[in-house]
Amino acid sequence: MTPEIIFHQYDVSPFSEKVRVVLGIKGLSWRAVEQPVIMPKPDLVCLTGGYRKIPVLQLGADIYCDSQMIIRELDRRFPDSALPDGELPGSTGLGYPLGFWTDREVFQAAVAIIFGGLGDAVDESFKKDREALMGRPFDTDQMKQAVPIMTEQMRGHMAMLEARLADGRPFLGGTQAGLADASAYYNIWFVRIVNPDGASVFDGFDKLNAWEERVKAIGHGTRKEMTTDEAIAIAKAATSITEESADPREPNGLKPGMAVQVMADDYGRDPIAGTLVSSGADHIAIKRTDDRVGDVTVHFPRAGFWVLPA
Ligand SMILES: N[C@@H](CCC(=O)N[C@@H](CS)C(=O)NCC(=O)O)C(=O)O
Repeated sequence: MTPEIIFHQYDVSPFSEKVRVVLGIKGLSWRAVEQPVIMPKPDLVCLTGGYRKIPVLQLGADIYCDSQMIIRELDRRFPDSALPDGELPGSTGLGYPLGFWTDREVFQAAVAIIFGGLGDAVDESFKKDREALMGRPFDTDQMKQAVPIMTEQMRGHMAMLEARLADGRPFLGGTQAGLADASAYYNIWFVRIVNPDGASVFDGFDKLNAWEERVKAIGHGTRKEMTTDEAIAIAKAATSITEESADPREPNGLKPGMAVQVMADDYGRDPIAGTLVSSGADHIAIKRTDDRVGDVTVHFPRAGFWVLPA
């Protein structure tokens, strides 16, 4: 039996919005566990082993970090509503690689437009937290200066999407919404809700604006709240379903049973230590134990994450 979809998130989180749209496309029911926007996050890191970013998916005692990993797992566990990317005629098949463009390039432009635009209105404690996360100053004055250039960048990226929609297709991959749509949508959503003034950069892209309304109309599936205590109790009572599996093509001789550390290659690079359970070109799973949550398996994508000896 598939366990409940427990989604650790916060409402204003853009990467959570990407997954919420995927949950909507797939028509799934899920539980929302609200986590803090800044550290400390004791009820999250006890599950993840130190990974602090949002979102995180929990299925029993299996914990999935990063939206890339989360979406892959949702598609694996709920194949009846598999995302159409790569399967439908005319689909790009490039939903995951497109995510690297939206999550890094377009996201950085969105961040500059939002926080440069908000300037002094950005909370000091938020700035301090994001400085620790990024490992560099969160300088809203500098971002303010970057707004004109980043607005040009954003416009350039949006023009690429407008071109893709020029033939009248309702969604980026064709007739059905998929991962490409969720990925392309969330930065636009983020700018609109946090700094509506900055959203004028989207003006004039008629196809894009109409597509945005269609994606918005998909919704988020069926959401019901859950407390962090409930989520932790579920992890403690459950047993991970992840089995040991060695990848014969592992480039650096990684094998189940080895002590490793996993870290993101961009920001929020705190290493997460555990014992390797399963690995492959698209994932790495490690097991670890915590007093509050018991034995859990924590999963990360491979692209965008580094695996180091412990
Ligand atoms: N590559 C990650 C990026 C996640 C990310 O940067 N999330 C933001 C919120 S949307 C975050 O965690 N910010 C710091 C925090 O919330 O503590 C993913 O795809 O999930």
